[in-house]
Amino acid sequence: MTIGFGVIGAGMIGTEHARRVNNVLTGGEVVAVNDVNAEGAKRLADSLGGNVKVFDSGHDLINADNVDAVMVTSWGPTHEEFVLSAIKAGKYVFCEKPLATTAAGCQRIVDAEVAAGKRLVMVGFMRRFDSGYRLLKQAIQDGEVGEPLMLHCAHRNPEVGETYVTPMAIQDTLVHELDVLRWLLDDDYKTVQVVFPRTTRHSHSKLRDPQVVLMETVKGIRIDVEIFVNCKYGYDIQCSVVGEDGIANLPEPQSLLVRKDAKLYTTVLTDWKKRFVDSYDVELQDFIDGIGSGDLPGPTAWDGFCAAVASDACVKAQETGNIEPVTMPARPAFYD
Ligand code: NAI
Ligand code: ISE
Repeated sequence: MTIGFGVIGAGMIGTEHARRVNNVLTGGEVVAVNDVNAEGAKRLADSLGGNVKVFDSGHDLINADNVDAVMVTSWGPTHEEFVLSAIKAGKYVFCEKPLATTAAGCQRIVDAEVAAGKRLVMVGFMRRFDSGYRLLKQAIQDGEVGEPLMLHCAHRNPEVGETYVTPMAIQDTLVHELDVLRWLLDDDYKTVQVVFPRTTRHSHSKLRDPQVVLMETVKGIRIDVEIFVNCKYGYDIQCSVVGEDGIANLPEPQSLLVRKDAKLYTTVLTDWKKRFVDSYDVELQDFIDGIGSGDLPGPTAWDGFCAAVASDACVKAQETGNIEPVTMPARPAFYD
């Protein structure tokens, strides 16, 4: 059976994912598109060719008979509304990060899914599907570097626009680390703190950039994450796990090593789409296959909630300058 996808949000990642479903993956086909920008929706529908219907309302798209699964790729603050609507309609929903912009919003989604009695929601934390992070997780599980003690991480983007403001370094950017590091370590966060170095001249008045997020986990592991979204030189994701017996690093993306003109050099990617292209493919293929088998993979709505709880604490820490506790409720048995 081919899964009919309805895409809400025909922007950058919605377009990428829609093309991926139609041209790269198997078992799915985009049948409907919606965007508040009607022109954008039409552009995407036309580019997909065939019988893609453009809907004026995301909710009507969700309720369309030929939409089996909903893809939410609109702006973060709109996610909660569409995910809740999909759950109400009993439809599977792949929601790009963040699941909702606050923990309270994610809690409402968790409550709705538990009440529905069936896993319907998957969150687009694609790093869990990245081969490099998977190698790192396997190394930790195998005890390759002994018990992890510290993590040094960096999340660098070449530049961001004027609409990207200080809390977004957490809600939009760090949220990837908040998910992938708790998955990597099989641990939860206990406290968080945010410190601000001198701000780069490449930033603007509403964005403090870079930021350093310091976290402690329940097991006592210390993590530092540098968020630097106007680093200029490239899109660079780093993760170094310092263990009792050694250090394991996230592999660099494959890149040619050149010797030329008395120089030895390689290149750094600049585009997040290229850095994680394989992970997007794997996560969405797993989503499609999970619908087919009735066994949806993670990241679950609960994972989306946990990331949001930590994210809220980090935003508070940005404001107070204090070490803030992360208070995580017990996981519902539904997600065991
Ligand atoms: P974008 O701005 O390029 O596209 C978002 C689209 O959603 C726009 O076309 C906008 O008109 C539409 N939209 C906004 N509100 C809507 C509503 N109420 N109903 C229907 N359409 C609506 O943004 P982008 O970069 O594609 O990001 C979209 C989402 O994907 C965000 O949540 C972002 O955090 C996430 N994202 C995830 C990435 C990842 O690596 N997993 C990478 C980039 C984005
Ligand atoms: C963007 O929305 C993403 O999800 C990218 O993966 C991240 O690197 C970037 O900072 C976000 O703005």
